[in-house]
Amino acid sequence: MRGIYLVTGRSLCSPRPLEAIVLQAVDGGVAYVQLREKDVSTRFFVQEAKRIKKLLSSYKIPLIINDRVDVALACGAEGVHIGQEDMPFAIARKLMGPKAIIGLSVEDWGDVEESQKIDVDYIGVSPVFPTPTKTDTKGAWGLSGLAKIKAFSRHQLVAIGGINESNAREVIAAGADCIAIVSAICAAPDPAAATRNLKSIIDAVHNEK
Ligand code: TZP
Ligand code: MG
Repeated sequence: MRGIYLVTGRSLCSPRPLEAIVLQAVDGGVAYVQLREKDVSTRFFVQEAKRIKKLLSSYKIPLIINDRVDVALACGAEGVHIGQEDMPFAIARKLMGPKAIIGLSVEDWGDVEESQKIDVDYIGVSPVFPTPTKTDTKGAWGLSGLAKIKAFSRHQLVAIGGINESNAREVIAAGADCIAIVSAICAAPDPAAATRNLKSIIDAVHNEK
């Protein structure tokens, strides 16, 4: 995994349609899109997922569905992102198949250790910094926590939480392979420019390495 990973936040896109923000992120060079919905019906989630899947397919950008393996299967998404309370990884893998991208959030050190026993495609280091976008989290890892996970883990790291243009460079330097963003893209006045700027920051750090 490498690049900018957009995680959608419907309320932060509003009043602009979520689909428009996704398209702008595509224009800015996003590498992955995760559709994250917490407050919609299953019917609506599936409808939206199918629409976003169609849109992203033409750009060959993988769609990852948050939490819901059933929705991922229903729309033909490339992957699913599961949390510690979601579908167990082994069942998710069985349902999604060997080629699916499966990501798992790690919120404490026990989660990091457990994740080494399973073949997830990445772990989501959650949250790196405190963020108003998601408040039901355990403590933030900070850059030192992220670096400690990098030194220990065999998995690729997707960093999430409070990441923006002011700190993206340090997050990559601390060991993230990829950065996941909600508000710094969804709430940006110009989501395409925001994505482009974030991408150029992280590309520059990777190229220095
Ligand atoms: N998981 C951990 S933090 C977070 C999620 C979904 C929200 C990140 O949002 P933002 O706006 O990029 O800080
Ligand atoms: Mg979840």
